[in-house]
Amino acid sequence: MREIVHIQIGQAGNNIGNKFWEVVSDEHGVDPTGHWHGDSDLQLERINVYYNEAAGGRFVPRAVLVDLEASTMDNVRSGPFGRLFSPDSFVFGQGGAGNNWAKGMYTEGAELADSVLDVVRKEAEGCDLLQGFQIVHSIGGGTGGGLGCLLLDKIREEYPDRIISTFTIIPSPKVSDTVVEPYNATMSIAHLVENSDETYIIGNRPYKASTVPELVMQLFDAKNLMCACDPRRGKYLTVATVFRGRMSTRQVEEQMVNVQNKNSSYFVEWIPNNVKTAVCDIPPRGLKMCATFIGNSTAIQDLFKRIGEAFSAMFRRKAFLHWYTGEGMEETEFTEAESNMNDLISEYQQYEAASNDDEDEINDDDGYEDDDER
Ligand SMILES: Nc1nc2c(ncn2[C@@H]2O[C@H](COP(=O)(O)OP(=O)(O)OP(=O)(O)O)[C@@H](O)[C@H]2O)c(=O)[nH]1
Ligand SMILES: [Mg+2]
Repeated sequence: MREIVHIQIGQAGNNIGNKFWEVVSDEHGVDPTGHWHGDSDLQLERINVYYNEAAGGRFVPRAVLVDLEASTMDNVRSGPFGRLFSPDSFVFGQGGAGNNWAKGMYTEGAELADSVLDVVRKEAEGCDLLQGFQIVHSIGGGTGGGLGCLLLDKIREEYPDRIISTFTIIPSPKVSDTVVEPYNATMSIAHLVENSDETYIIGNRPYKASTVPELVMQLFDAKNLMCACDPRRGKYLTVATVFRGRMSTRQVEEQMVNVQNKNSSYFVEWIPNNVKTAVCDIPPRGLKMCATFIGNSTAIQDLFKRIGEAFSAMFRRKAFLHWYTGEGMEETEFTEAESNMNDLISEYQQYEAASNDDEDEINDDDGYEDDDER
């Protein structure tokens, strides 16, 4: 089996992680006590990717739940699926990082990190063929951001050849909890760029529709994306879509080709076949069909620019810096994080521009402007 070890950390990480386990358990027919009451053997076929099988046939999430404060853990335990987790899966402190990334990375978090890694290691050792790790966290706070990145770094060091994905909540321009979120996020992004294989900033989102063309339309609609950036301001490097429900695979493929042909200027030319489509014939509960869209768009640089500018505006004045240096952080780490963010932005700019430079090399002989026969 290709097992995944799941780690949820901080308040946002635990809230979103819990929702994940509710949905995944429901899909696999696992009830809140870990017993299987499914209706299809298919549900058991790959259940080991996310669950360990314990004595008595109970399925237990291969999860590690982490926070520097205890209250989130209490919320999980008292929630509907609280009893699903093994008591050993909870690792928490009694203080908190109080929105301070340095506390998560260097002081409070660093003290808890070894206990977290013990549980992670135990889970990894119990796997038959470990696929990798997934980390769910926000990067606006101190715990998900600071300790989340510390764990990312340490897991990368210990498992250099396993895949690490992160599901990363980025501070939103509209709802910002605290002024220092741009500091915490910028510092975190430097570590994500270095050590994560796949970072999903755009969350998945189910779409309701009754026909395949409707679904495809909704997928590419900017207002349905889960992060504040407009894909029309950039180009897609790669896209993956997953359709679920009973539908014609041929129709899905035709519709996807159709959208790409009509919008070819929004896809970089230099990565051919950069849209992957998968169809799974079982829809999520309660829906007839749905689709999930994951895109790597150069438009994401707008989001990085926004956070980077907020960072620089504060850092120029050395605002709130003493909160961080007080935990032992050096000012040079701020300078480096700032320059890493600028590099990330330029990298996306280069990818976007590369297609323009290469334009004369493209032989445009496939009637791209023609309307599909459909
Ligand atoms: N989507 C979502 N975002 C959340 C949730 N809870 C907090 N956030 C966001 O996450 C950021 C703050 O991070 P938290 O997760 O609260 O912080 P933490 O990781 O617990 O770290 P500290 O509390 O600072 O130790 C802010 O941008 C919040 O808006 C949640 O349940 N869902
Ligand atoms: Mg918190």
